[in-house]
Amino acid sequence: MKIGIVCYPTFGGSGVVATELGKALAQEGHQVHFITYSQPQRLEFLNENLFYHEVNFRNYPLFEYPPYELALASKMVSVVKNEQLDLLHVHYAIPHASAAYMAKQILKTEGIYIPVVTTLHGTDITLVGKDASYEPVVTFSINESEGVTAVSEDLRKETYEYFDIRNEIEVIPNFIDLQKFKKQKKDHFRKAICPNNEALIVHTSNFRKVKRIPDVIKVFHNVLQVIPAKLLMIGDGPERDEAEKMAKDLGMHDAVRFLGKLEAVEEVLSVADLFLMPSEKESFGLAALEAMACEVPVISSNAGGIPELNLHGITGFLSNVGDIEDMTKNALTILDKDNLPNFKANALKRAQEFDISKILPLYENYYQQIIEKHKLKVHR
Ligand code: GMT
Repeated sequence: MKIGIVCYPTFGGSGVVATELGKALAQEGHQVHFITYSQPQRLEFLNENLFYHEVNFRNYPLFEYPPYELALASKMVSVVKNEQLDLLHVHYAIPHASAAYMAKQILKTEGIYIPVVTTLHGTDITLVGKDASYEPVVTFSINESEGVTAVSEDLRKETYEYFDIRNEIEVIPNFIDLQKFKKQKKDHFRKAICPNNEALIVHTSNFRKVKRIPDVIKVFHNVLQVIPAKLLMIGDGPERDEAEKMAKDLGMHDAVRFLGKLEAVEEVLSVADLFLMPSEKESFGLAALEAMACEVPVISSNAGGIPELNLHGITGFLSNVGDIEDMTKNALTILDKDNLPNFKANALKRAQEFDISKILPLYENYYQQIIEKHKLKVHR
């Protein structure tokens, strides 16, 4: 198949899923064309089936807000035509699904019919999409997509609840490449961070409000009152400064390190004992899956789709959003040396269920199904 992939090329989860999916499809022999405004972060490898088309949008003094969506739609039109794509797969509804709709209509006037698959990732539905300023466009473009997927049952349910959706939504969960995300021997790094063999706790995110960064700091602070521990904070975003200040004010300057954005997150996860994800909302929790693949159990909230990944009492624990005491108690249970090996083994076992080799065929079959259905509709 020849597939066009549209996504946010930044560090966010939807961009990571889209990029890893494109790479895996290319390795399976499909031709994959990325259409984005800059090179996706993880698109670093060479494959004869991978192509990258940059969306250029010129600013003009008249535009206070450059019309990116129009430039994206125009680019989609030219790539579909020039490369004779079979399908467009857009990740994150806003503005990708509506730009794809526009591209589809333009192509139709030239006798080209292209099916569009939209993947809903989370905040495009649970936060941004619900906003009255976007809702009608989100509803319309989901209904006009030939295929719609969501990354968890919970996100599927929430989409039906909040939007007037007439389309079927297929659930295809996030996935992980276990060749890349696996426990590596990084003893020297562990020794440098935890010279006295303290417990090592990790959090990774884009430090947005929805991640409840202060809860990470509070849980860690409580744990630190009971056992020696270190916290590594990976990623960057609007909540980082406040979190650094909070750690300092709580007298934990030496115990908490902010590492910023990292390429090789798996190397840090390889030496971690526990992962914290206290999010307010989380459609799936890809960062937790990455941790689990590196044998790291998870303390999380029970928000959104997280319970579909993190199994309570098995791969970690779930608590109500904001329940710091419960999260602390559970963290200490996992970090108990008699319990930790079991939780670690269970985390890996669970992550193996989401290996890319299991999820990729779901996408391939879905594409095939959508292409066939679309052909029948066009020829009717
Ligand atoms: O908030 C993020 O983590 C980024 C965001 C995105 O769209 O880039 O992630 C969402 O998509 C990921 C991949 O499908 C999911 O694993 C995350 O749970 C989801 N984030 C939220 O729902 C907050």
